[in-house]
Amino acid sequence: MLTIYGVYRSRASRVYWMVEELGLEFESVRVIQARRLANPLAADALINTLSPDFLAINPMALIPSIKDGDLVMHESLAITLYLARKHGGPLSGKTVEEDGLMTMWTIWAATEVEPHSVRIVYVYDDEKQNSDDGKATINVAVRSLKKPFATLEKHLATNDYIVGNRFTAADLNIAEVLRYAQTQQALFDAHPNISAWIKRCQSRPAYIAMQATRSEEPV
Ligand SMILES: N[C@@H](CCC(=O)N[C@@H](CS)C(=O)NCC(=O)O)C(=O)O
Repeated sequence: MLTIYGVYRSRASRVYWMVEELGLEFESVRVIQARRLANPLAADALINTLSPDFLAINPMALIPSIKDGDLVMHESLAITLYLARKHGGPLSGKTVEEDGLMTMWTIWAATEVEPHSVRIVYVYDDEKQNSDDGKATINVAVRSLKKPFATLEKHLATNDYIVGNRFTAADLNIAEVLRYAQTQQALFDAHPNISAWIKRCQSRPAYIAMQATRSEEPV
C-alpha cells in the first residue's frame, strides 16, 4: 500500500493529484507544517513536520514524503515522476528521450520558477498582499518570473502540452508550481498560451477531485 505523509494544503497536493490521475489506492497520514502550529513540540500537538515520528521518515522535516513498500521518497516533484513511471500509461515517458525531457522541465520548474512563485504564495498566506512590503515582494517575484514565463509561452505556442503532445507528469509538476503565481492575473493575461494550457490541466477530473478534498481541509 502506498502511504502519503502530508496535507493537501502543501506541496503534497502534487502527489494527491497524481494518485487521482493514476487511480491508485493510498493511505494518507496527516502531517501538518510545523510553522502552522504555535508549539509544534507540545505533547498534544498535531503530528507535524517536527514530530519525532515524522522526522524518522524525513529528517529534512518537510512534507510530502511517501512510503511505497520498502521505498521511502521525499521531494514532491520527484515523487510524481516516480509514480507516473512506476504505474506507466500516458502520464509517463514513452521513450528515454521523453523521460529526459520530463525530468528537464521538472527541474526547470523547481529551479527557475518555484523560488519566485512560492514567494507570492507566502505573501498571501501571511495576508500581506495589500501591504507595501507584500506588494514589493510580489513585484520582484513577478519580474523574476518574466523570463521563465516567456520561455514556457514560446514552447506552448507549438505544443498543447509540455512533452509528447499529451498531458504527462511534467504538465502536472509545472502546473502546480505555476499555480503559486496564479493570483497574478496580469502575468497570466500577458501569456495566453500558458493561461490556456493551465486551464486545460486544471480542468482535469483528477485535479478537480484533489482540489475538492483540499478545500475541505482546515486553512
Ligand atoms: N522541495 C520540497 C519542498 C517541501 C516543502 O518545503 N514543504 C513544506 C510544505 S509545502 C514544509 O513541509 N514546510 C515545513 C514547515 O513549514 O514547517 C518538495 O517539493 O517536496
